Amino acid sequence: MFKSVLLAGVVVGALAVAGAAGAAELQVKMLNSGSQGMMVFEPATAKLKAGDTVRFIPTDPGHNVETIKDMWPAGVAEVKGVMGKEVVVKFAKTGVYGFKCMPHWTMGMTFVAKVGDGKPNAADAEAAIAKAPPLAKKRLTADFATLK
Ligand SMILES: [Cu+2]
Repeated sequence: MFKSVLLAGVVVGALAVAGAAGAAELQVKMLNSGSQGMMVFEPATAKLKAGDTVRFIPTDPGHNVETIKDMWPAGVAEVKGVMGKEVVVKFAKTGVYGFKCMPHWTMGMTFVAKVGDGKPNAADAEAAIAKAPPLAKKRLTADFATLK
């Protein structure tokens, strides 16, 4: 019994240290309808620091969040969320990260994060945007431009 109380104390201490380092969590909603139209992540973009996290929150069971192919820094594990489930992503590495909702990819349901200066894969991300379905390409192009 005493041992488990001691472990709980250690966990609380570790969280406090993470908070002191300035890491932040952004909450992103997955919506059927938002200020930018139908089937959107809101907000649709984020400028982050390495160590920050994003919590993707579905407001309807018909959404998921996953990596956009080729819009992802090399060596970082890809994300593939389950339909209707919350996903928390920690961004440890500088770069550009593209996300889509698979069922609504062709409707342009996308999210893009720039971590640090984004440079390691910014050119690759632009090439991936150019190959996206028309509505996704339109939103990603506009959203990515706001992060430059
Ligand atoms: Cu969706």
